This record gives sequence, structure tokens and C-alpha cells, in this order.
Amino acid sequence: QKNLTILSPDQIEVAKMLLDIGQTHVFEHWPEPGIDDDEKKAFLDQVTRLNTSYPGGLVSYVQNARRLLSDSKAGKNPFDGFTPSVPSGEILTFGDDNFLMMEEAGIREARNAAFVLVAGGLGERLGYNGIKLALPSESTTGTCFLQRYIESILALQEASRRLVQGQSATQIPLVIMTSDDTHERTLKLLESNSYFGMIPSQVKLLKQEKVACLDDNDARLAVDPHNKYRIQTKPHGHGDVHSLLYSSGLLSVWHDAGLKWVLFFQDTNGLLFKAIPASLGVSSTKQYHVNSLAVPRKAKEAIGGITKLTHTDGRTMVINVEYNQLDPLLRATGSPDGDVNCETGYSPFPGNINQLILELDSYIEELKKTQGAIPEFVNPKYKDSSKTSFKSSTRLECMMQDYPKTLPPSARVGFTVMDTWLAYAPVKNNPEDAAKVPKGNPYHSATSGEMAIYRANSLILRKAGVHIAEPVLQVFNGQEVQVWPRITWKPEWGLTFKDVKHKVGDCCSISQRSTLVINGQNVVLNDLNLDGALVVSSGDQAEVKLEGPVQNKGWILEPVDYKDTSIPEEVRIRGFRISKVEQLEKNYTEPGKFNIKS
Ligand code: UGB
Repeated sequence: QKNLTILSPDQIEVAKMLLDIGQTHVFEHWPEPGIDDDEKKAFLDQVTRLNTSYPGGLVSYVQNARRLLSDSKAGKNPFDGFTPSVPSGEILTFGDDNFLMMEEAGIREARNAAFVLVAGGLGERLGYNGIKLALPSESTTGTCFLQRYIESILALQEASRRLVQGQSATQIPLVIMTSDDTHERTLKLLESNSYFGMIPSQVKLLKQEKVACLDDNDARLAVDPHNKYRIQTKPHGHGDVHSLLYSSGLLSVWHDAGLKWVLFFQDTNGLLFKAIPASLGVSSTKQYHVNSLAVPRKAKEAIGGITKLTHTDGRTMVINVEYNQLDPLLRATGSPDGDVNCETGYSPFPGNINQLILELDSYIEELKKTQGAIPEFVNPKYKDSSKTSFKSSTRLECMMQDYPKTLPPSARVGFTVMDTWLAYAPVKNNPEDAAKVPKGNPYHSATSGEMAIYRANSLILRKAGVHIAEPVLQVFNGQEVQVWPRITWKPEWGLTFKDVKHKVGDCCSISQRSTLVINGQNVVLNDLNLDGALVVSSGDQAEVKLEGPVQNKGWILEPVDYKDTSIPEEVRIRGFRISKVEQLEKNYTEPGKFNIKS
């Protein structure tokens, strides 16, 4: 009471609110006025931030927490009354007529799309000290994930403009959700690289706030053990992206600009944009309000399964069920073996890769009702079976893919399955954990993420008619991986399979030990026989033909030990470095027609 004299009217309001929701304990240690006054004010400023950044404020947060903690204590099954079954959706086969049609439809729609990258996670499982967006997606060119993403969006923008001729140039917006852990470093990465070619106003950063930690089943806010004038906080999860987008006002700006689609994606998938055109095509062709990208999933693999849930009262929804919940849910509903592979060698439930395409108008309608609040969950670690106290404080969490949970039954919720080699190779696991992954399951490491890019490019060129040698098996950081020729290209060169086919002529071959880097749009492979390393760069006005034999000592993968701390972290987490022994390097900056032979 005495401390009221040192507080502003707004701070007094916030303090009263805390008392109203049963949080008296946070003031219990407050000394007389005159002692630590600045810290007391800073505390109430923090509480104000926690209050304004949560839909419905701390009153709702504490209410939701009490409900969820009580359900958790009672062992209530979140899927009570629901039976899982395998949903139906669009299954695409790379390179067939349907795939090409969907890609074209997707390119047409891309000019009406906005992209949202969730990148607030620190990636504790990877154990990398930098932000994941700055990590090289592959080490042949050193292109980091953010650069790869931005160049892909710019390539989509240009391809869409070319296809829908007569339309004015559009700039596809990119939103990046950051957090205190990633914000400054993401901004610096953009600024020090001239936004990788985007116009700075095209990119918006939205920072998610952490949420208050909870000490007990009464949802008493946890006082920070390192500072008694702070509430302890932890990340709330990627589900925050919906409320942040809603409160930013960007959705109505996009609506007024005539946009139709919002595409959400994660921080480390070097393949993703190979799948974007076709899946956006599926969204527009099928008029999906929600389209989740999925890949065939091994049973128990650590990605969620897309599942149809049917309630005893008749309700149904198609939703991601996290991998740790799918197995118990199946066992509890008449499938005693739980999450197991079927005769295809995969789980019948497609794997969610957390790439969502939402139709903008229905998204706005839904968010008007929910303000972007997503159904949450709580995962307390109890001290003992009485479930009365926690080992450490807990908090509420939410996931962006739970968005469809509140949609009405009339919503068109679908999914698109593509081959894993084409669509999904995230970098999530550190070398030690990756090496322990059961044989046959993906490593999801920096090593496998890089190798997947070479494999996908090799398979795409192979499908386009290039003779690509078989891969060899090699072990890096204790992980056995297929090593294909190290082929990379800028997104503007081969955004769709049709683009690639147009740029590949007859009788080309690339040996397994080869490296091919294509930096430029108008580069054609014609009668090229590559056995070594070839790096070609060209300006927009140059037309380059790669013809004839190219042979040299090439670039070699040299194993390195991830425990050797004298080696940069981004190199040792993949277990090899590239030794550039010999290459043919060509740079065509002037307009004109060039032939590599000449
Ligand atoms: N992220 C945020 O932006 N903010 C946060 O508070 C947390 C994360 P993880 P996760 O693709 O394999 C998801 O940690 O959550 C960003 C799906 O839930 O890499 O364990 C973060 O920066 C799961 O169904 O993944 O699992 C990153 O970009 C499955 O699809 C993204 O959110 C799995 O991803 C994902 O965070 C997968």
C-alpha cells in the first residue's frame, strides 16, 4: 500500500490487476518506498508488456493457465471423444502433368501472396550459437537460409510478373517473426546484406514477446530466480504469429492491396521453395482455406502427423497431432500398436512440415473472432505423482499449425503431400543427437540438410534428362549420408520444373565427384560433360551455353571432427569442409551470347 505513492496511475492499475488475479505474492518482498524504487517501476513496466502482448491480457492468461493446469493434473486427454483416422488430401508426384499444372497455377498466384517466416526459436536442439537463419544452407556457395528464402521469393515475384503480363510489378511482402533471442541478429543480417536484394520496406519484422512462467497449479506467476523484481518468462511458441499479424494491422493492408494468400514457413528448410509453387497451385485450384504441406512420415518420426479427428458428437477436423501425442491417441482408440509404419514403409499419417498456406479473407474473418489467439497447451514437469508441485516453472505454449482448431466445419481444410526429397530437409539436431537417430529415420542435421539440397538438385536434373551419376555413401559426424554431385543454382535459374527443363538440352552428364554452381538466369546446359568443378555466373543480359567436356581436379569434401573447436561452428556441425582444389570459373557480366567452349 505504501509503495503506491511511487507509482504512476497506469502502474497502479496494473498492480491492482495483479492483486485481483491472485498474484499478491509478487509484492510480498517489496521494501519500504525509497528502496529499489526504479526496480519496482521496471517490474510493473514488464508486467504491462506481458499484459498487452497476450490476447485478453494477463487476466486471460492466468484464467487459461488455471484451466489447462487443472486438466493436466486430472490427466484429461485433450483428444477426449475424438477418434483419429487417415485424412485424404492432394498427393503430388514431382514432374508429372498435374505437378506442372499446379506449379503454373502457383506461379500465377504468387503475386497475390505474402510470406511469413517464423524465426523466433533459438534452436536449442541444434546447439548452434548463431541464429539459424544465418546458417549456410549448403557450403558449396555458403548461401545462408535467409538469403535462400529471400532470393526464392524474389524469383517467384519475377516469374509471376512475367506470367501475368500487363500487370504492374508487385512486391511480395515478407514478414519475419523474431523474438528477443533472434531479433537484433536477424535485423543485422538483413542490413549488412542489403536485405539480400529485397527493398527494405518489403520486409517487416514482428517480435514475439515471451510469456510469464507459472510456479504451481494455481497459476502463481514465477518470480525470476535471478531478479526478484522480474517475472520469469519463457517462449510461448510459434503460434504467436497469428496474434502478432492480427495486431500489426498488416492483414488489412494486404487485403486492401488485393492479396489472397498468406504462406507460413520455418527457419531451416533448404528445399522448401521447390515445393511452394505447386502447393500454392493446389490451394488456388482447390480453393483451400487452409493447406498444410506434408511429406510421407516414418512412424514415431519427430514431426507431427496430419490426422482427421472425428468426435463422438459428429464434429470433425483435419489437424496436426504432435508426434508425442499421436502414438498414445492411436493406442487409446483401438489401434493397440500405436503409431506404426504400414505396408508402404511409412506411417499412414502424413508428416506435417509446418508450412501452411492460408486464404487471406477467411483468415481475417477468423482472426476477427479470435484476435489470433490459438488453443494452448501446458506441459508441466511434476515433482511426483501427486502432481501438486513442479520441478521447475512452466508456461502456456501454442503452435501455429493449431490454427484450424477453431474453424467452423464449413472451412475447407486440406493438405498437399510431396516427396520428402523435394520438400523437406530441416536443420534441427546437433551432431550427437543426429548420430543416434534410428537407422532409416532422417537425421535433420546440418549434414543431412546440406546433402538433401544436392540430392534434390541432382534428381531434378536427372528427371530433366541429364545423366547424373549415382551417389556414394559417406559418414560425416557419425551419420551415413548419400553424397550426390554438389549441384546448386540460384532460384531465378530453376524455380519450377518447367524452367529447369527449358534450360537443359540433350546429352549432358555430371559425375559424382563434380560440383556445378549456376549463378544466373540465362544459362543453358547443352551437351555438357562435367567431371570436376564448374562455377558459372552471368548477368541478366547474358545468354550462356554450357557445352562440351569440363574436367579438372574439382572440389573435395574433407571430413572434420565436430569436437574440434578450432574449426568454425557452422563447418564442424556438418562434419566436412569443402577443399576447392581446382575449378573452371566463368563470369559473364556483359550482355551477349556466350559459349563456355569459346
Ligand atoms: N519458433 C518461433 O518462431 N517461436 C517460438 O517460440 C518457437 C519456435 P522448432 P517444433 O518441421 O519438423 C515444429 O523448434 O516446434 C519457430 C512443428 O510443431 O524447429 O519442435 C522456430 O524458429 C512440428 O509439427 O520445431 O516442431 C522455427 O522456425 C513439425 O512440423 C519454427 O518455429 C516440426 O516443426 C519451428 O520450431 C518440423
